[in-house]
Amino acid sequence: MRLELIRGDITRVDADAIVNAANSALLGGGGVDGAIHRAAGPELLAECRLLRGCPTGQARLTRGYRLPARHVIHTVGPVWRGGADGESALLARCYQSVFALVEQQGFGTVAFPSISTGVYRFPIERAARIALGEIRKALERMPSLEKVTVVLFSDADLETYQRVLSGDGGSS
Ligand code: AR6
Repeated sequence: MRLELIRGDITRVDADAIVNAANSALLGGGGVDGAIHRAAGPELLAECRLLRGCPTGQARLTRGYRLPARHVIHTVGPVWRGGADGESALLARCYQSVFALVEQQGFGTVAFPSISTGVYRFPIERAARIALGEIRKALERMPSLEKVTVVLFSDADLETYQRVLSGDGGSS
């Protein structure tokens, strides 16, 4: 299986790159962003400062420093504002932007958190459908991609992703 869903802490995952659910300043924050910066060490923030931010839907690459992962791909998900503000398209674009970097760099393994479903309040089931749809497209398109891991932080989130993956994701 080239797609793996696990429950865990993404800062512990060994991969060519882990993805950070950042904000547009790229200077750290709470949630998974805070955890990644804490685990990577201050060198990560120093490199992020040089990037001068990142618009929503785009992605930027840094090294992984003290993380087991070699690189971090920082992407900025949309803040959920009810769904009529292009949030779904922007979330899809996050995954597409990450995979564009993965392809450009020739990475074989990448791990994602559930982008936008924490502080940014994107509904988890809808986010899971978008995430898994984009991941599936990338796996079909890129034979060099050996493994994509989605790291869910709670059992409930893992169950939602598993349900959507199994095709029983509802229609909302
Ligand atoms: N490993 C995997 N997933 C995690 C971890 C972890 N160590 N920690 C949290 N999560 P969030 P967002 C899950 O809020 O919604 C930050 O302050 C978490 O349970 O981290 O995109 C940034 O600086 C949730 O399911 O990101 C931005 O300001 C998922 O990661 C803002 O939050 C994403 O939650 C971005 O909000």
